[in-house]
Amino acid sequence: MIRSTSETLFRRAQELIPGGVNSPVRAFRSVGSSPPFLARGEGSHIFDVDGNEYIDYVGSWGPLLLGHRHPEILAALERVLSIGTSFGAPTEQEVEMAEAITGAVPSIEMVRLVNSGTEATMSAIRVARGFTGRDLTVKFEGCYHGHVDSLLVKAGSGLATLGIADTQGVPQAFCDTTIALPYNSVDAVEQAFRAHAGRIAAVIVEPVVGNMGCVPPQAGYLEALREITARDGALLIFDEVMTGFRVAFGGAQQRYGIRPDLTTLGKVIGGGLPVGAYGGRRDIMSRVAPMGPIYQAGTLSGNPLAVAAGLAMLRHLKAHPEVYQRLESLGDEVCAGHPPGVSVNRVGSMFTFFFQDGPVTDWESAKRSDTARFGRFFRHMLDRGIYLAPSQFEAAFLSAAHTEEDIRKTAAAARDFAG
Ligand code: HOZ
Repeated sequence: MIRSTSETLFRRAQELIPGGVNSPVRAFRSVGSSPPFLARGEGSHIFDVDGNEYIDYVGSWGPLLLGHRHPEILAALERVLSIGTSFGAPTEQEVEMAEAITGAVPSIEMVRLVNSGTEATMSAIRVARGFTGRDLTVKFEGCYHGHVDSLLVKAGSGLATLGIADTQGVPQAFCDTTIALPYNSVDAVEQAFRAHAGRIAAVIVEPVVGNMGCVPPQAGYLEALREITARDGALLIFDEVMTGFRVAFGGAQQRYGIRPDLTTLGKVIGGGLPVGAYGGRRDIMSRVAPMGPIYQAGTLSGNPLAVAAGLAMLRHLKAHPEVYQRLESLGDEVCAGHPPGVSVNRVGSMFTFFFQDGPVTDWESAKRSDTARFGRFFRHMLDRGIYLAPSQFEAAFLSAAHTEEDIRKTAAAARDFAG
């Protein structure tokens, strides 16, 4: 596959943009390649500037549940273009979005829109601290909650990919407020709460991890987090930036039947445009300014374009619940075609082929994967027109736009891999 235009662009980009990319995971460093520069997308396919076509399993890192350029989302965007793209003032659509979110996710009684998942988790932590009057937070090794200072401790996603254990630039005092524990270990959480009783503001968790690859919660784990936090008076925050509206219409909390105190949502509620949200119990959210003293703000929050695109997608999903059944069966099929010698994790339309014997249940086990072999697999797939996330420690995402033919081609390419 020839990617000479991409390579030229990447050289130009590296002169002016750190690593040539506007987010580190895009740089393809850990897979020994350089990124195709994308020209356009259509349904489940993307096209690079050299005219190469790929089946897309990144989906803008999760939110494109309906694929690229879904007609209902395009129509919603066109309507907004005719009236104005930013007001920094309330609009009717924001109320409709709040109704759509609270209707789908019952634990969210009140919600505030922001511009990204990072803003959502940063704000949720602040609200948890303000509400409880406590400073400490528990997070889990290999989970990633955006690039919030205190949550970058032992984080997954790009940090795991690049081997950056803890980023520079975060004051030690901020890291000292974070307790990082192994995912899926109830004992570790019990111990932390014994050691810091009455001092932990919140436990924040990806209920299904997507940022060390896809790692599901073991039976009883989320229930235990719910029970332990409630017992101590700490809040339970579900980071559903990846799982929201994806693993079920009501997110992982619907799929596993857990009611967190706060939830964070990200790009998925923007249908591909930049947006995020945090919300939860009314008594907690009532403490957010201007109702209460916990301050959080944003000029572009509730931006009309992002809200219109997101609403169109959420309305489509609500009207077509059969999408979720289809995503499950596509997930089954694509995972059945895994290459030899891998351990497969899948929850709904999120999945990862870990290059090891497995099982993969936490960061300790995820990092035993053979990342060099994953890199060879990644390049093999890319050369056959299959676009996966360029890291062993990211999930692959299916959309409703993927076809049986896409899955057949993907499985055939994966089975062909002999590296
Ligand atoms: N949360 C996504 C990665 N797991 C975001 C992608 C990025 O960091 O650019």
